[in-house]
Parts: sequence; structure tokens; C-alpha cells
Amino acid sequence: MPNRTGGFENGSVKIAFTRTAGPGTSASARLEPHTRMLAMPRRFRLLLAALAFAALAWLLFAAAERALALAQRFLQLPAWLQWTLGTALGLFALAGLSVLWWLLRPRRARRPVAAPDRPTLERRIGQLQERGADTVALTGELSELDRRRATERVYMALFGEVSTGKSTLVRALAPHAVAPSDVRGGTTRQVLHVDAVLPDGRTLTLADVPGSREAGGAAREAMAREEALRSHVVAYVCAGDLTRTQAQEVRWLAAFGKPLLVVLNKADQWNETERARLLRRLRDQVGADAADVIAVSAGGSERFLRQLPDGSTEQVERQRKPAIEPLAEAVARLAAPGPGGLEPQRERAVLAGLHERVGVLETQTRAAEAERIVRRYARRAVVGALAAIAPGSDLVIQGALAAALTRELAHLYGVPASDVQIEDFVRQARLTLRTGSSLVLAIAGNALKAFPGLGTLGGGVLHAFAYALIFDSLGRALAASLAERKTLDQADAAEKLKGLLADGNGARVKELAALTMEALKEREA
Ligand SMILES: Nc1nc2c(ncn2[C@@H]2O[C@H](COP(=O)(O)OP(=O)(O)OP(=O)(O)O)[C@@H](O)[C@H]2O)c(=O)[nH]1
Ligand SMILES: [Mg+2]
Repeated sequence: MPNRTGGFENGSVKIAFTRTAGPGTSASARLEPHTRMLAMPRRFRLLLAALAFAALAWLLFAAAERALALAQRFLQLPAWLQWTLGTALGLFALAGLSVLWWLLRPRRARRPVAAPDRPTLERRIGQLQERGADTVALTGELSELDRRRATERVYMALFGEVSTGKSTLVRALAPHAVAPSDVRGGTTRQVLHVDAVLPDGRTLTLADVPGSREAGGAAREAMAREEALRSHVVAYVCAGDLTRTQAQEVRWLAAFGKPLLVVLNKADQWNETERARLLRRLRDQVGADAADVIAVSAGGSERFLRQLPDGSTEQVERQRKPAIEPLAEAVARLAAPGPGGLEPQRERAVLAGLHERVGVLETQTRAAEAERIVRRYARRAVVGALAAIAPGSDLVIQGALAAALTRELAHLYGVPASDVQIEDFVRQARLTLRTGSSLVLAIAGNALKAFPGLGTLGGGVLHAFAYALIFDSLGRALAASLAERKTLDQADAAEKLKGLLADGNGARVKELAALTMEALKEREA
């Protein structure tokens, strides 16, 4: 239960939440309903209403007459036709009613996002570690999950777009907090924690996080999202109607199934009618996603000009009085189950977030591994080409090498591939290459011009470089296709291979030329 003035206690200090003075008047004129209708003479309006009523009565009468005529004709029909028509009409009515029900049915809160169990996640993180990926942040997240559980506190994060007043709200909720990292003014750059005490005596740790949708603040936004997942309760702070992106953020938060509050801050900016209308609209927008939608005023500072006795003026900055009683009450209510009661949802949210992050790291790690494999094979192809005594004018993919590359990449992406499938795949790649052979040689010739002296080394080097290009293109095309389709899709890989074979620009070609040079130097040494 919040204290008499609506706040929590903070340590031994009582926090008082007071209401701000009455409504503003600034925008009230815009809301006054004044239409031209009201300006019409009363008699004229009565006449219009009588006419409309007569038209409606006539329509109803006509419809009833038509229905009776139809019923009579229906009764004169043979029995089998009556049954057929009756059944069709019945089905039609049923379909109509189902559509109506579907449109008007009460919306249930969505089921929370699926989260993998902890052992599965730990196993995946272990595998990533074995592959040399940096998993410190992921294991750190699991330790933090355990650490917070052990503290037996309720955690609440204030999340929302920049400048909606999150930090001011935290200050208002815990004005006397002596936190290890106190909440500062200005744009929040990192997650800050401040403690307050809930009415039942338990500690409520408030997390002030960086605002989302800040230009160039993607990393800070990720930090804020992670913190929102780590908390038991989330307050989504806004300062007006929800934009489309804000509504998406609310949906994203709600999907984790944790208690969610939507807090309309800066309520002092509107009069009572406007505030009620905004709250109604917000409730419509969030539906069952939020446990509650409330309006508060965190306070913040305001500037005004003060007239001095000598006639001059000076700028004064003054703190507005916070009015956050509804928030204090809602938080007390939502936190009532205590850390134990709220922990399962929190754990699921953290695990679901980790599942996503592990997935991203798995993709990155695999892509890096694929790149290493492709590079190794491109080098082998160069060495093989340099060893060939007389290069022909046709480029033919070195079959055994291409098959080994395909096998290794399929294994990396966990795609089963039989020898027959691999052979088929290499055959298809040869066909694709046949049409692009001259293009590859032209690209190779062009790129080698950047390396003085190479031109004199003759066709051997040109062919070797062409093979570097071919194997690099083949490997990259296959890796991209395997990552996307999770199967050995010849047509898709061939399409990608065509594109890469024709790509003669950029750093890739330069790198491959350097790789050819290296192999050549090694051979000479
Ligand atoms: N009128 C009014 N202004 C407020 C209120 N609360 C905060 N403000 C003002 O809004 C501005 C932003 O407040 P902050 O608390 O820094 O907002 P924030 O959400 O923490 O911002 P970021 O950390 O950048 O995401 C400041 O100028 C506050 O004075 C309020 O209730 N009413
Ligand atoms: Mg802030």
C-alpha cells in the first residue's frame, strides 16, 4: 500500500507525491464542439429530422413488403427447392455471423514469446565458445539473471523514447535515493539503478535507461532493451499519442508476458478533457498488452521571465511539482507478487532475449568460419592452377576441390548433403561457369594490371587468379544460399554464383589478387 500521499518510502525517507494544480487552458479551445449544425434555426432542424424519419419509415416499409413477397414466393416453390435455398441462406447467415464474431470478439492478450530452456542455451553458448566466439556478454547475462534472483528485489525498468521524462520520473519516484550511480540530468547514456522501498518493505530497484530512437544511438537502444528484459515490471513512458514505432515497442515489450505499464508523462501539458481523451486513445492503442495505462507528471523544470522591482526582467528556472500518485499505486499493485512471484516471467524474458542474441552470434560466427574455409580453398585452387603445366583456354572447375569445399560448407551449416548431391552441385556450377568463363578471365586480366610486373608472368598467373575468383565466388554463393535456405539449393546457389562471377569491382578482387601473388611468391621461394 502506498503511503498517505501516494509514494513509496525510500530508505528511511518518506517520499511524498503531490498533485499539480488544475488543468491548463492552452489547447482547450480547440476541443470545444462547435459545428455549423448548431448554428441552424431550430425549426429548420426539426423539419430536417422529420424528413429523415419519414424516409427511414418508408424504407423500412418497402423492405418489409419485399420480404413478405419473397416469403410468399418461397412457400410456393417445390419442397426440394425450398430445402436447397433454405440451406444456402442458412449457411450464408452463419458465415456472416462468424465474420461478425471474429471482428467483435474480445481480444485476448497474446501468448508470450517462446523461450528456449536454459540448458539448451548454455549448450549453444558452449559451442560458440569452442568455435572461438566472444561469449562473455552472453554468459554475463546468465550470471546477472542469477545475481538478481538472489537479491530478492523487484526490478522495474522505465523504457521509452528519448526525452519522454524517464530520468525525471525516476527522480520523482526516488528523490532522496543515494544510489551508487545517481540519476543525472540530460540525456541518459547508460543504465542507472536507483533503490526505493515498496510499501510492503521490499526493495524496488528502478532502472533508468537510455531513450530509444535517438539518432545514432543504436548501441544505447540495445542496452535499454536488454535492461527492459532483465526487469520484473516495465513502465513504458510516452508523452502523447503512440506513434507507429512506439506502438511497436509496446507490442515488443508485451510479447514477453511481463507486467507492463504504459505511462503518459507530462500530463501537466493538457487539461482534464484532453488528458482523458489521450488516455482513452492510448488504452485503445495498447489494448490488452498493458496491465494499466496511467497519466502522470514527473515534474521536470520550467523557465520563465520574472519582473524585478526596478522594471527589468530575469530568467528563472523552477522545478515543477511531480504528480505521480497513479504510478506509485500501479507499481505497488503490480509488484505485489514479489520477486518470487514475478521471477518466472522475468527469467523467460531474459532467456528469450538471449536466444535472439545467441542466434545472431551463431550466424556471425558461422559466416566468419565460412569465409575462412572459402579463402583456404581459393588458395588451394590457385596453387593447383600454378602447378598445371599448360593452362588451356577453357576454365574448368577443379572437381575434387569443389566437392570438398561444398562438403565442408554444408557441414558447417548443418545441411545434410550426399555424395550424389554434391557431384550434381559441382556439375551445375561447371555449367554456370562455362557461360561466364571469358568474363572471369577479363576481370582477372583487368585486376592484375594493378600489380606491376605480373603481366609479364604470362597466362599461368592469369589462370591462377581466375581460379581464385571462381572458388571464392563458388564458396560465397554456396555459403549465402545455405545460410538462407538451409538446404543445398542448386538453382539459388547458381544464381548467386553468376552474380559473384560478374562482380569485378571492389576489395574482394584486390584481396584475391593479393592472395594469388602470395601463393606465387611462396612457390618461387
Ligand atoms: N512539462 C513537463 N516536462 C517534463 C516532465 N517530465 C520531464 N519533463 C521534461 O522533459 C525533458 C526530458 O526529461 P528527461 O527526464 O531527461 O527525459 P528522458 O526520457 O530521461 O530522456 P533521455 O534520457 O534522453 O531518453 C526535460 O526537459 C524535463 O524537464 C513533466 O512531467 N512535465
Ligand atoms: Mg534519461
